[in-house]
Amino acid sequence: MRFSTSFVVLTAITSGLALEYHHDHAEEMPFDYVKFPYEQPLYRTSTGEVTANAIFSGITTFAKLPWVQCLTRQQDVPIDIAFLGAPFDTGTSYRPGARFGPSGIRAGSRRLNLYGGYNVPLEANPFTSGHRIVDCGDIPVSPYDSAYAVKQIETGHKSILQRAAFLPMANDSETEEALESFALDGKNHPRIITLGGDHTITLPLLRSINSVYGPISVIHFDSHLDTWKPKVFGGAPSDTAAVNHGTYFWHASQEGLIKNGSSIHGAIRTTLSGLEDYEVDDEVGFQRIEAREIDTLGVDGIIKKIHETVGTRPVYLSIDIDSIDPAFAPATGTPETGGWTTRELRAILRGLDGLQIVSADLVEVAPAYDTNAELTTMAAADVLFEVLTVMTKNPLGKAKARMN
Ligand SMILES: [Mn+2]
Repeated sequence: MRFSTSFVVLTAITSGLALEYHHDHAEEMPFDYVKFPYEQPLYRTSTGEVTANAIFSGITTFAKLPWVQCLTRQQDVPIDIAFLGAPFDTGTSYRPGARFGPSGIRAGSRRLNLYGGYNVPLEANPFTSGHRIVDCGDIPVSPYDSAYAVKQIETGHKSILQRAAFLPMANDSETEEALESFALDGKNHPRIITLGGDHTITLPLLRSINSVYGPISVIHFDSHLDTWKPKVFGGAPSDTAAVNHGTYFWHASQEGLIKNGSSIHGAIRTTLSGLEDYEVDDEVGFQRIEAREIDTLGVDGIIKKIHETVGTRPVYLSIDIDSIDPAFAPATGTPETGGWTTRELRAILRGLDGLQIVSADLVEVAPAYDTNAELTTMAAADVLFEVLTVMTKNPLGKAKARMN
């Protein structure tokens, strides 16, 4: 009896506090913990001594970046690069669990900028590049209605993407003139790195991208094509079932979201319903690099083929963690053996240096199937470190046409 009374009192007090906090302080709450450009005071004591303490303590955001509530109270904080979770897994065909991908990837990213985050092979530090890079938390996603969830993901992504970026357009290194934006409205927009989530999320993400850039070229690393017709993949017993992690690119193509001919898959090694799957894939608009081609083309040959396909066009990057072999990244929805090593995928991603990546996603991390050593979530975080570095090294925009 005493217990339940105390419980009621305690509940009343905490709700009262929450209410008071909300009413009195929500609007004026200072956000000066969000420091730009990014600083790393956590890892050094006042005497300058380096400490690892902060990487295993405290609240976990991607790479311990500042958390900005981009979708709610801090919509007016301008940003350049946002990490954004989409905890959705009701479009998966085999192992569920990618709804825990965003939190798993964040946990795997804790050591990313210990001692500074300098990327040696790319000769750049994304964290001190002057870009405002933040973790926006997760889009609220319904686990009960996947069609509704797909709309939530599109709305959440759009609400950030359609804002103006913090930095103005960068200058052309030759002429010193401001670069011209690829965006339909001519403005500089933030870039978003979405943490999935099963691969279905790429459909609402491409709808959002289309609203700012129009049809886009796509680089897609995956063991699977994901361009299957709904009748082939899932059987399409309903409109909701027809949109899943094997069909989203087919839908994207039907909606005109993908730039045909300048898009490319890498790491493909799935079995097919038959060779006609490749005919459909051609129609959707993709070139293909099979996983096994790493033995003939090598890493450099694969990078070359991607550059030749995409050129100087703006491009969206979608990475399924199952492009990596399950020996290195076992925690995924539909694993396929015979994939690339983590080292090979990271090298190929660094080879995207020079490309105009407008946004990216990393999907299909299902941490429940990981090892105790967190192989998959670490691989996912390290893969995104390469993507982030390439983005910060290559400001978006094209040089204005020169008169002579
Ligand atoms: Mn896949």
